[in-house]
Amino acid sequence: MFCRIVAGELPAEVVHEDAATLAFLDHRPLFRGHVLLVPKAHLTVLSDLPADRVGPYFTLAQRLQRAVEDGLGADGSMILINNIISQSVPHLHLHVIPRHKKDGLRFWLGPRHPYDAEHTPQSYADRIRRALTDG
Ligand code: DGP
Repeated sequence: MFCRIVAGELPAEVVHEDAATLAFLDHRPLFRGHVLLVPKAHLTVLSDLPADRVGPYFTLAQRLQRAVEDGLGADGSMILINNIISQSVPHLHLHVIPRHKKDGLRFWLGPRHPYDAEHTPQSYADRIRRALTDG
């Protein structure tokens, strides 16, 4: 679907375009001015982004963060990427969402799953460290 916006087949309120990326307003904004930043190439999740695109992509995300905050007079912002779970569009997109103090957003990260004797922090860290070494 975002490929169709990139191709110009579907309309969108574009705020930035360059050879590799497009940024446009989310059509169902959490708050007005909610921006989506997408690579033009069809990639699904963050880890699909080629290493040489990561820097430019996140540099642009930083610029958009400042532009959304400064341009809209927001107190802050939320940057979010869903990978597979909660990802309703299977084309990598980074959300830049303006936030205001007491804006009423109910954003609850929970329930939490504490470590215990059977599930130690060390065993989880070991698995991640091994995957980092293998990857
Ligand atoms: P996510 O839940 O992370 O997959 O967020 C996808 C967002 O994309 C969601 O907030 C709505 C937005 N969206 C979906 N389809 C379109 C579209 O065709 N145009 C625009 N502008 N936004 C879209």
